[in-house]
Amino acid sequence: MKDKILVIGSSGQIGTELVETLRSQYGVSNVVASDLKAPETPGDGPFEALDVTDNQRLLAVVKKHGVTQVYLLAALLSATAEKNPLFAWNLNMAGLLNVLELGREKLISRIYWPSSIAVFGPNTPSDLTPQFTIMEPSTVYGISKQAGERWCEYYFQKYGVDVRSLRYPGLVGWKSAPGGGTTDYAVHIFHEALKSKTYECFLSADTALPMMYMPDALRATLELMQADPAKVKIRSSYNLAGISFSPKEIAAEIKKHIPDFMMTYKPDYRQQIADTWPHSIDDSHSRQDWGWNPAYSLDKMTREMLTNLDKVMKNSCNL
Ligand code: NAD
Ligand code: AKB
Repeated sequence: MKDKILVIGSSGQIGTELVETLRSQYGVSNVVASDLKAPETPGDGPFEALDVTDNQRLLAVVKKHGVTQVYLLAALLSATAEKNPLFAWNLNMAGLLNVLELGREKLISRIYWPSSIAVFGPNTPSDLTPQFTIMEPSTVYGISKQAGERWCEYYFQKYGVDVRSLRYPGLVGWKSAPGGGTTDYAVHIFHEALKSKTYECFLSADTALPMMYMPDALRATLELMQADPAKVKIRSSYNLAGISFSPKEIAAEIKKHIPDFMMTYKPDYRQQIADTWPHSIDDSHSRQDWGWNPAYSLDKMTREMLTNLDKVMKNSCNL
């Protein structure tokens, strides 16, 4: 049977790029985008307005398109979730359970759901954080991701649901805007460096966090989803690593290309969140089980971000 894919939360930072990548591999009409809000640039493929917490509407969309796989991206991220904890908990949990139920009822055959480095907390070893370790997240976002991981493993073990997951680090890309996370500074910094050559960072200079360039994250997602089921040994969520850097280090990298770039620091409530997260991640299980290998260094990502964003900004000025 041909795969028919539903991406939920398709208008967000990851969804915008994931839909494009999936459509290039599976065909435009085989990838249904869905979100509360329509995409900023409507593509050619199908789009459904969908609230993932509405299980009847979700079921109707799945049946209408004969969906076989779901990528569930709809969630509230760390910084936004702290402002409305109960709303975040409800969205992050109800959305996942609605999709896992579709798997249990054998209406779909494979699910992708991202977890995050936010599952770790202040008592976790912060350098090269192992796959299996103390977690104890202290944000509502992290608590929802840890509970989500437990639910994924439970549905796999109890009902045989083929659910796969990655603990993404902070993602950096130039095609779409980030949606309310603690790592968002690492995207904003590029826009401001090109626009005004200055950036006021909401994290302190030495706050090192695990990060990843979007093309690596998309490739990891598809490689995990396309892996032989026998190779996917972890059904909670896999540690995934790309690069780790602090605001000071990324600013220094940008300065190599824009020598008069100036960074200032004004840490806010997001500093407290970042302080509980790891500095770097040990992803050896991903490497061993399904062959993960990142391609982007800080240097390579910085060059690509500046080149591509510069083109986008010049094009929008010429319109
Ligand atoms: P985002 O905030 O940019 O996008 C989320 C999308 O979900 C938005 O377009 C929003 O409109 C949509 N949405 C919200 N509520 C919805 C609902 N009830 N029904 C349907 N759609 C709804 O988030 P993102 O950065 O693209 O993240 C996607 C997933 O990846 C999330 O689970 C997030 O926790 C995870 N993740 C992201 C990062 C990152 O750095 N971007 C890192 C780790 C994990
Ligand atoms: C956030 O900062 O909330 C996300 C994440 C690491 O989960 N980017």
